[in-house]
Amino acid sequence: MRLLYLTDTHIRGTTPQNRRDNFPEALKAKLREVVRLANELEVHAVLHGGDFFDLPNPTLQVCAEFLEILRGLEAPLYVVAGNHDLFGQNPESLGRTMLGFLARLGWLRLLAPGEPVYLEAEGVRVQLTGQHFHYDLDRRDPVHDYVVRKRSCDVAIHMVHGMLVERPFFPGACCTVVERIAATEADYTLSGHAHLGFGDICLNGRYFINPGALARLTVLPGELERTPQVVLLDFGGPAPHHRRIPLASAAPGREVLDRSRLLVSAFREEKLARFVQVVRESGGLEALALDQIIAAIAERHGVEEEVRQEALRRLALAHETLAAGEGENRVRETGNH
Ligand SMILES: [Mn+2]
Repeated sequence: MRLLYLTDTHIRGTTPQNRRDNFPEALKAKLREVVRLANELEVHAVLHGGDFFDLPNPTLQVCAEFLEILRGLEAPLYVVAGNHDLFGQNPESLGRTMLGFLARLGWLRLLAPGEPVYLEAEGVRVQLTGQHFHYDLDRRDPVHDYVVRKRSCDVAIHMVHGMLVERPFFPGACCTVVERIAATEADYTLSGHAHLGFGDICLNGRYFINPGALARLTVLPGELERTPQVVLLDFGGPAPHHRRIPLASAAPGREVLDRSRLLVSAFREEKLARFVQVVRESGGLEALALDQIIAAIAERHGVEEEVRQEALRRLALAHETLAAGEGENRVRETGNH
């Protein structure tokens, strides 16, 4: 029983300003390699940690080009939705997004909170659960989103598109520190969202893994050195084990990222740079401007939960309406993760 994990592919048809190469072509090469690896390793499922697409409504052209590659996968694809897959970062919009559409067609399988999927092969039973991105993730008690129970299985895996970190970027940062979810019974907690990833963390024999994004969109110092990679989980031996596989098709960060964009921020105070990094990684400037304003107003004026939810719902609808009007050839630089 083997599984392959990857995250944050940010499929899009345009090249971000920070890239010096042709981003869609580079991403296609990486996805071809992922498909080849998955098939050669004969994995039983491929797991995707979210931000499958860079926008909730990619064009049909972009979709077709990338899905043509991914349909080469011989194993089923399980996905949790990332903030970029959703309108207004609202999971209630999932049914109207391209990711939701593909799930309806049975093209991929979306993992829903509280609905475990069981995979069985070679005498090993795996419990698979997932938590898509939502606005309160990493803000409310992380137990709701990260802690799962292991039931009648050999190995439990939980995927979350959340800002799981080893230690906070700074006090009060919107993130979830691994230690706070040590009560989980998942043998493997797989996260994405934080594009730089982190080294494997093992607590009480349980692993917390974020291999980093497959796509490199921003020029953070760590991004210049990082090699996009996938994780192979292998439950065939006497004990579960895993290894990271760096993608051979990924060019060095220094070749594909525009370093002049790093220099701009290098002159600023470290604190500001870190703040910008956190803002970007926690959902982007759009979120800061809109979602967080709603949250701030709701908190300050004691607005009822129902009203806050309605405001967030309308925000998602507005985002969807705006996105629909952007047309086929938009070039959008969201700058977030
Ligand atoms: Mn992302």
